[in-house]
Amino acid sequence: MTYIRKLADVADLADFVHSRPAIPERIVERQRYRTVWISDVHLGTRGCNAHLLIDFLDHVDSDTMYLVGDIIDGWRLKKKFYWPDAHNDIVWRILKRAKRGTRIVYIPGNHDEMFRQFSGLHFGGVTIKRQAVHETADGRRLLVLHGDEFDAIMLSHRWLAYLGDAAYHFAMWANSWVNAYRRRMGLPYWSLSKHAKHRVKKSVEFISKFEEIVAHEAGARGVDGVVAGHIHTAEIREIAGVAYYNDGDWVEGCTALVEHFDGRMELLDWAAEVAARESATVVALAA
Ligand SMILES: [Mn+2]
Repeated sequence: MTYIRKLADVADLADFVHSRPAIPERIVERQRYRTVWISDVHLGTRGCNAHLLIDFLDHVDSDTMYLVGDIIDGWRLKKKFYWPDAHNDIVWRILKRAKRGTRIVYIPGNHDEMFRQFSGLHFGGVTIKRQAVHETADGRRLLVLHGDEFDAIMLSHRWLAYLGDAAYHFAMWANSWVNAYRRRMGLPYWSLSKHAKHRVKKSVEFISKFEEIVAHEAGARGVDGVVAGHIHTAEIREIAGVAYYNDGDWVEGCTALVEHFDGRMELLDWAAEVAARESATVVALAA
């Protein structure tokens, strides 16, 4: 796969940061954090909100940045090559900040597992690791991993979610027949909301099960907390005495997890940040 060669070749990477991005960097004062975590960017797919991520990278900086997996979607790229300039610009910006002094730790996920073979190596200022332990400013130890390590345990629950989905589609199909019959019999319409709710409940169960399993594993490993990605659901919550953090994704949510210089953790919703900035601009122009 040529794109991997292109990205992984050290000499090419050194040249790459000297080239210019298609979308020029915005010269604005960047909000600085001690640490930034992003994951599930899915570069190489149409689902990736590349322009929002470019905006994020141009407005935020940090001492350390963790890329918590599924940054590049190798599965999808293998099927269909899709690599617009904006996706190249994200790789350029990440490598550029490594060159400017940000410590970058890349923890490949299941969609970019081809980079796992490079664990322990450094490419263009980026350290590739299977997992990491991050120490916060207030002295807490956080395990950082993508989260697909728990897919095998989650499998039974995934089947539950799938069955919930199948049951929903069956209910939709059955509903039209049932209601045709009920109309003929002069009976009122039979609501499907119960079944729809059931389906939502299953996905909520799936997410909370993942969070519990990940937190439990972190607790067993003696750390204070865990940062994961993988399920595209940003979260900060405490589970059985373990701090559970999920940095979300850049396909559905467009979120990042950040650590302030005092160790305080926060989720940034970048679509909301951009909307707030734009409405502030409109107000300023109107004034
Ligand atoms: Mn994943």
